[in-house]
Amino acid sequence: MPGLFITVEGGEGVGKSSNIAFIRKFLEDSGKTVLSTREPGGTTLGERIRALLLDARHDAMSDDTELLLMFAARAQHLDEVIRPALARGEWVLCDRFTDATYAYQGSGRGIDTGRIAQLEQWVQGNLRPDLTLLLDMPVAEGLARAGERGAPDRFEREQLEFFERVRTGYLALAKAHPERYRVIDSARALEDVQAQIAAVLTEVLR
Ligand code: Z5A
Repeated sequence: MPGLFITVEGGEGVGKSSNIAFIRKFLEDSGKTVLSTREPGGTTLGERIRALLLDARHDAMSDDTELLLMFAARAQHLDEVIRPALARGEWVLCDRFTDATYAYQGSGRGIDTGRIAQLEQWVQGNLRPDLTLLLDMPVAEGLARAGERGAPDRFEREQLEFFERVRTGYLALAKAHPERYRVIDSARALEDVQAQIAAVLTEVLR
């Protein structure tokens, strides 16, 4: 039986990394074999593409280059990691996936959604996440959380308006795909966020 494909999405500092370990343990405690991965990245080649994408020195990178690098890393990730794991019956837990491309490159950068959809179809065929957890909170609060870390990468150097467009884009995706999206209020305390996530996972496991 094929596994389930779960993605975790959201803007800056909403707590994706903090909650991935919780989700993994919750599923493993329920008897699932879980493969946890991330985008951009997840393979040796993909992690090298990630380094190019995040490097703040590449401030001249064009929007199309950024978009194509995201899908180049994704193609490798799908072939090498995601599809084989799903075929083995494992549950794949991915920190960001193509919805991040719609939110960041589409809503954030202003790239036409139709062009992103063409690449999605080319690289993924019919594969889409079965469940997407959108960790949502006011942009300024997420940026304040993220700001407590080191030097900003190429995305973290963007202005507040960019991240507002990303958040609006994500909420529109959640509205357009209610069958797979669950929106989590991540402005709350970590235990409360995890209780919301646990409720969704319990529903999925049932
Ligand atoms: N990107 C893209 O443009 N297009 C694409 O297709 C894809 C990605 C796939 C790298 O992603 C960049 O790639 C990303 C979008 C772009 N750039 N941005 N922005 P990433 O996911 O690796 O990077 P990120 O978004 O910067 O993740 P992050 O900053 O690591 O955020 P997070 O994982 O959601 O947050 P966190 O590290 O778990 O938490 C942040 C801090 O808040 C930390 O100190 C926690 O201890 C704290 N925290 C977490 N939860 C709480 C609660 N509930 N209360 C209080 N404090 C909390």
